Amino acid sequence: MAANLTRRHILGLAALQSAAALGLTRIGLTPAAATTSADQVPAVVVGSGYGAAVAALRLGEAGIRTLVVEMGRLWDAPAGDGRVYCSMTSPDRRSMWFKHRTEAPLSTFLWLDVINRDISPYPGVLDRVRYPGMSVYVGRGVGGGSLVNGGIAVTPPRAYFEEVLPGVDADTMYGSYFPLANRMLGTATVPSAWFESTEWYAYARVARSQAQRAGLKTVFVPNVYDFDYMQREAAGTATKSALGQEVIYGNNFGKRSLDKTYLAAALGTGNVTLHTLSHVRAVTQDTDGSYVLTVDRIDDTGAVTATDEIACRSLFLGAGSLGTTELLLRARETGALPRLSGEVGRGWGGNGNVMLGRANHVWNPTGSHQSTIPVMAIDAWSDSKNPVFAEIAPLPAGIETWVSLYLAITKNPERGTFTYDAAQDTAVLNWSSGQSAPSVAAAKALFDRMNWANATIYRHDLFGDTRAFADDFCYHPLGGCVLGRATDTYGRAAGYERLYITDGSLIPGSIGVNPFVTITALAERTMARVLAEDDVG
Ligand code: FAE
Repeated sequence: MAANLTRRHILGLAALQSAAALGLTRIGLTPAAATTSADQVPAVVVGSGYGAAVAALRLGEAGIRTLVVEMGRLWDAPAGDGRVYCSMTSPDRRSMWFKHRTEAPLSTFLWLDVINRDISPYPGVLDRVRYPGMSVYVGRGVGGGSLVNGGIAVTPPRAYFEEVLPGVDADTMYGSYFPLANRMLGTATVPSAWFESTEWYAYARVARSQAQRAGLKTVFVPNVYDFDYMQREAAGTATKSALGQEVIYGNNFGKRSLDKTYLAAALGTGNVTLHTLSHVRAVTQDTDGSYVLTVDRIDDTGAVTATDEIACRSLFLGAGSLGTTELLLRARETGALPRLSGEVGRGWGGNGNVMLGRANHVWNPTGSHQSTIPVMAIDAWSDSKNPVFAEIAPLPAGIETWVSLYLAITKNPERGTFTYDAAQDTAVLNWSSGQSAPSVAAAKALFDRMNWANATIYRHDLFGDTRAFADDFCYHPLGGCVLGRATDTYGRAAGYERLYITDGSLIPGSIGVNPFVTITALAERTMARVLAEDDVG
């Protein structure tokens, strides 16, 4: 863990651990605080991912009593096998959000269905939300996406940030909020001497030399994983997590997920309470201007055990691109919040995500031991024709596969739109498979070059059919309530007072790198402004 744990972090971590041990779904610094009636609070934060965690901490620090409402579980207590999370290679019910079978991104090997497993439905940590032309992976639980993601913490190139969000003062972002976000998240870079020598990153070194042969630049990418811990894993003195095939279904050790950083500190203020397994279904406004949330409490089977009405003066939405957009779209379309902007539901993109694998020669093994935590990327973003930033991803199968795997981030100008399906009471993402074509074309241009320079070929057996480029799912949902369109330039929802958006729905579909540092930094900027100017308490 980060060496700079504050007293607040320690208090908050203790509260989370004891709540988990007792199986509580109402969590606060003291049991009394957590169980106090929550039907009227000054501020509510919906969700507990990056944007939500920043909002919770800064509200708590400002002395504002705040309730965080999260639909997923608290992931802090070991199950019967002594582990909080299951691994990627032996997934069980903890892996996925109410599914009968796991739905891993890489679904076959040699076209064999050897990766996914039958599981019993449970509020597991990773969800795959399926829309007609696109599936979106998201984290569920206290910490949102931070529980399941690869921890890659990249600050976007300034020129692209300015292109994407011209209404945001880049000097302040790069001078203050990006450094603050990185510090708070505990971002670090893998020690290069260890990287060069360890078997656990042989796969990244192989991919690097092949990129170099094609004249492409590689860069180290920072991460929130604790690299001291990882080195101890390698030395055999610490329990393996990144080196034990854990990541998309959670890391038992080593990862500085939000429950260890922002959320622990938020709880440690004593002003923040957290309700888990609580799904916000609807938002409306009372005649006195307060917001009223309809919240379904669910149990481990997904059954609704109670429905609460919670009123608050100020509402902060951090339910992610899908969650926040759905709540606001539903509120606008059902007439609950009719003055919301027509821009709600627009400007969505998957950050141009495309996944692909290359087959290496037999004399170029990628290693049966692979760290699940990516630390290197091919940076071809300055290529004016086909900008690509491709994370060199692991394939931690435990056996030699000779596969180099990549998650390419491309500059796709296409945008999707959400519409409200009244019959199902859900938001549906309208994204056609043709809209992914620019992403595939850009990734293909770069990796054709790699293959040509190394006399290698694509793998066609990894994504359930014969495609080389998986363009039908993404890890980086962005947009739906775009900054400066559905909101003002600080995330205040247009049409309403004291209604704020703090998550990835603010970013218009693309940011050129893995997005959570940008989401965190923008949320810090929003909270600084709102707490200075608005009467939120
Ligand atoms: P997010 O973290 O998604 O949190 C939203 C929270 O709200 C979740 O906990 C939901 O359960 C909860 N929620 C939603 N709806 C409701 C509701 N109605 N009521 C109550 N709670 C609700 O939002 N990004 C990187 O920068 N680096 C990486 O290495 C990386 N790897 C990834 C790997 C995977 C497998 C995945 C899935 C994502 C990855 N990402 C990565 C993306 C990153 O995790 C994502 O951009 C952020 O988590 C988004 O942050 P938000 O605050 O928008």
